[in-house]
Amino acid sequence: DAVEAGLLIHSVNPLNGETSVPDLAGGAVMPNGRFYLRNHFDIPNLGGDNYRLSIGGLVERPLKLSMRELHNLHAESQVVTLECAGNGRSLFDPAVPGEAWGLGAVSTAEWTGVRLMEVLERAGLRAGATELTFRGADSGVVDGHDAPVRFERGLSLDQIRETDALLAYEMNGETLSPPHGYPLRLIVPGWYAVASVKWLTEIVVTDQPCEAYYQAEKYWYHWVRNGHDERAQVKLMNVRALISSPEEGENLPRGDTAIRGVAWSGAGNISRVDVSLNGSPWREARLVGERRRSAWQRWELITRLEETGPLTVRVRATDMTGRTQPEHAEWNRLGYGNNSIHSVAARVI
Ligand SMILES: Nc1nc2c(c(=O)[nH]1)N[C@H]1C(S)=C(S)[C@@H](COP(=O)(O)O)O[C@H]1N2
Ligand SMILES: [Mo]
Repeated sequence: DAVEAGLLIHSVNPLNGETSVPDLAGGAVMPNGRFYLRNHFDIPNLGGDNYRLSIGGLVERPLKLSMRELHNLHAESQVVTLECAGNGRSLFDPAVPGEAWGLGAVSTAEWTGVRLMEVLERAGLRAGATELTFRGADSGVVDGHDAPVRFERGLSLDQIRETDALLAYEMNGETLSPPHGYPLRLIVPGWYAVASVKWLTEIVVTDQPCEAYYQAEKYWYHWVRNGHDERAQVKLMNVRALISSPEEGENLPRGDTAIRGVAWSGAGNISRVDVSLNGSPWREARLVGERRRSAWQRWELITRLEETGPLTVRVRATDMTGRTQPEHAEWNRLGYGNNSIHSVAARVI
């Protein structure tokens, strides 16, 4: 199904595939079949009927919620962009280990579900509660561990309040599909998508930061600066723009043409997008469509191509906090957060 929908498949077990870059700017949201897929393990088979979300730990009333009970709570919808922290990894030089993503491990959907805070309020937080662990139903064997590990991630309560996280059961108006987390997943707006735990079965409220494998051992930037290692956790998505049109190698007729793409940032809305053609000074593109806090922004620049020959298109986004893109993102050992300026080579004929 994923191949038919036009996903570029990296592996079948686990199922990993990315959206093609020209497909990125189709609309405000990505059709579900073309939404990139990133799985660390086999897709768990959770029946909707006997599924329960358990909420325990430092709470007044431990809960076990069925999907029916979750559906009976107030529903919210949010358009949110998810980007894999490894998106663009294959472009790091020297090469780094890990899934060799091109630029299409990013997509946007309208997610519908229940606000995480609402469910936590129902459970009632006990004094001292500061951290949450989110457990997925999937597990498997990883390097350096004898026993299989679960897919688990943590967030502090402060981080949850800042992000307005959602427990989502629908994607673009359809029931979540098994590869995207059926029947329930976490959506953490603004964060790299590793935080958005799929097949969520358990939330544990604690006073201890999560030390799970995918929290403590992966998803850290390891920079080498002046011969020293520096580390920081992978959290909010870096500001980034991608060009969907023209596509790499495309022939464009002379005359008016539209340069198009998408831009997003985990830190705030996109404030401007600039385009440069064959090294010309940056020209501001028009931002198209609604501005949403945690969803990508489409952009467009109509320009006149007078001369035939090679055409290099570059694009650079800036967000409301003033963050912008570097020429080359800083290399790091596991290849996360690559937001180097995107450049496309086309030709005017
Ligand atoms: N339970 C679980 N949740 C998960 C993952 C996973 O392997 N297992 N992968 C994470 C990563 S790294 C990404 S990029 C996103 C991908 O979400 P998608 O497949 O719906 O695009 O899910 C995140 N949530
Ligand atoms: Mo990811």
